[in-house]
Amino acid sequence: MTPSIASQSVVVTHELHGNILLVIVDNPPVNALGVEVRQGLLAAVEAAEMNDAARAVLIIGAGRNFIGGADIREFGKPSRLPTLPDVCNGIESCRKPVVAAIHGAALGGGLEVALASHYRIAVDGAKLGLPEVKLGLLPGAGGTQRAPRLIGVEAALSLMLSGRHVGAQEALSLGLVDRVGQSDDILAEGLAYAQELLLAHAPVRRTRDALGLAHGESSAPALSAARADIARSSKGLFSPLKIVDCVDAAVTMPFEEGLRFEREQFLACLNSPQRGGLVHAFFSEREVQKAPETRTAVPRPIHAVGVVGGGTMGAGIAVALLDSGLPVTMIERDDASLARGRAHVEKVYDGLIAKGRLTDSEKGKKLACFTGSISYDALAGGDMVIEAVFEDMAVKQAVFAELERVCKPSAVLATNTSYLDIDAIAASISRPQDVVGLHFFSPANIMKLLEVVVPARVNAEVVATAFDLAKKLRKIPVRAGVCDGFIGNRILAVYRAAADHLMEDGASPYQIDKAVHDFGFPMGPYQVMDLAGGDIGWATRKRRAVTRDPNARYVQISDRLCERGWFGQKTARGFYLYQQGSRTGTQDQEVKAIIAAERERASVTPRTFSHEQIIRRYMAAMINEGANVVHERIALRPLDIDVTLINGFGYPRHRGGPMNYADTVGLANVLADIREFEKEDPLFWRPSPLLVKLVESGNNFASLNQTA
Ligand code: T1G
Repeated sequence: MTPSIASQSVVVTHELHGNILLVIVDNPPVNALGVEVRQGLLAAVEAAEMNDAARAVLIIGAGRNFIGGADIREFGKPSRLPTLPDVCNGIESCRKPVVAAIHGAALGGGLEVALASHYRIAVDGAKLGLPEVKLGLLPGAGGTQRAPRLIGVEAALSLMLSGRHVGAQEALSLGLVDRVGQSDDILAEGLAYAQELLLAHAPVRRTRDALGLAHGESSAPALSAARADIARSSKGLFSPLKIVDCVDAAVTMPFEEGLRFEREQFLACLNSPQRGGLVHAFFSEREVQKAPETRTAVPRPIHAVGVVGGGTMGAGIAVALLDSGLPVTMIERDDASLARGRAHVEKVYDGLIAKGRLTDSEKGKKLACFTGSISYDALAGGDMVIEAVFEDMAVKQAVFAELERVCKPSAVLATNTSYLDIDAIAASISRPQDVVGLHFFSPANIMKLLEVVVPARVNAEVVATAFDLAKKLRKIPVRAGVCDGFIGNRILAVYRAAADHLMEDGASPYQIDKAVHDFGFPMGPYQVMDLAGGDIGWATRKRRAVTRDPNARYVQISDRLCERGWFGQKTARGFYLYQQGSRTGTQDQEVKAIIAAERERASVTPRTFSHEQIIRRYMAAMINEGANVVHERIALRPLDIDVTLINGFGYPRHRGGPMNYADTVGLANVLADIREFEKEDPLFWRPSPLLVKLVESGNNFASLNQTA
């Protein structure tokens, strides 16, 4: 008989339903395959083998998911038996048919459990995938050996190298599942399918015996194409090539040998620093969603949003809102500007249509939720209004005066300013408690980062509403205090200045860009400047000139270029020359001459810098200012800095962000560098008090990353 409930684990239960042993994985929040789940699954298979009344096994997940994967929190800790490969082999070896019934997520190890089962059914809404590559890993429980046998080499490589999720229908067409259920009742669908298999005397069907590899396809072209693509675009990631090697092994080795090979490669990935950085990024992006206000206050309902300003940012914000299903009212000052604003919105959708990623009817449905007006009265019903007008305090305060006049008392009034003092904007109206900063990053409909800037007098529920909006927009919110540049732009200004110092001291902008690109950024600082437009930074430098410390070093090279109108790609030259609208620049001898002249003017004797020296200065500046931002409580924790730099400034994700990277380098080493640089420029390289304190106490940034 089935062992008593007492012998069952609380996270995996099993009981007979007729002649089917129903196994339920119930390990909130996502049924991750922690050691108790692994033990419970093996115990359930054993129970099925021992119980003659059980003629088949059905595995389902409780809650919203099948199984969300291995327990990522276990990585880096001593592994406990049984391993997940053992569990999968145990399921596959069961002498009775095992059916996996999938709803919600079947990801990573979760899908590997399903692949080791003999039959698979999914219902609409299911998300199947092998996203281990996004954690610096590879499917380490037989996925690299079973998936190619089931769906073929090419489809398996695509699934594992992209880490993407596939829905039930696509899974069916790929061959990942055998059936798509008609209802969303996963238990009923699973039981019915298992019963159908029994009536049909369906045999135990081990995936390791599947003939996907023999689809008549030669796997060599797919494998070499994958390797070539990785060499082109993997940005130095470690695990993608290991995935290809494992699939190669699936083709060339017997199954058991392939499993052993996969295990070796998995452990190599597990021990790679990239896994540490990517897992840190994964958990940090969930941690930042839990700002203190989201626990103490209830967000106000958001059913309709106004956007003031139809420029690049306003239109991008409007698209982000429309894409989340929220109706948008755009306000502009006159009909011509409003028409331009609408055209900016339509242009985004027309671009997606041109790429085949949106249909005309889908565009029509989105635009049906878009209205425009030149009268603020149209905002009377809005639950939130976001202004994205010209970055001038007087202009913004005039907008807020109108919002105060027309908006309903519960409306949240948000500013998208990227550097103006939000406390001053809030103080300009009679209800500052309803004013919050929502700093989007351009293009606002694509960039995931959203800095939620919290003024001194704002209500907690307004902050909670801002975080709720971020969730609706599928953005990653980071709570920021009020200062010039908040979190990201403030730190950017410092590491950009460090690059300028390096350039004036002897490194060429091209060498700096290469060093930063090789470190893992998509582009170096001068390529970014040319892309964004040098005039934007020039305006910021001129704005800050009045408050700049006269004793602070100021490199004028960028100003010399801007004075010539060399603003970058939009003027076909900046730090680089851009031929015929090319987006790839070439080095400019005239820029080098300007730099040499500036070095002479500044009485600087140029010296050489290695890539390693460039990166140590660039990173030390970024880390030190990040420490100041945490020290001044502009950011809640170091992980908030990491999430900001990864999702808004191109910081290489596999390094986990600058603060995580600093921990891997060792804070004492970072501080030693800063102390060395301080001898050259004590004002710029003043060590952050937080960094000094952590080094003195033998702690690291991670020690400050507890839930805020
Ligand atoms: N392990 C541990 N915790 C996890 C987890 C996991 N696999 N997945 C999610 N969580 C936590 C998460 O941190 C959050 O915690 C809560 O669950 C809700 O997550 C051997 C080695 C499943 C689609 O990569 O994609 O299997 O903040 O907010 O939006 O080959 O979570 O509440 O404390 O994301 O409903 C492979 C990762 C692992 C899937 C659900 N699996 N997870 O999304 O919830 S490696 C993955 C997700 C592996 C094997 C290899 C999503 C989700 P807290 P959430 P959601």
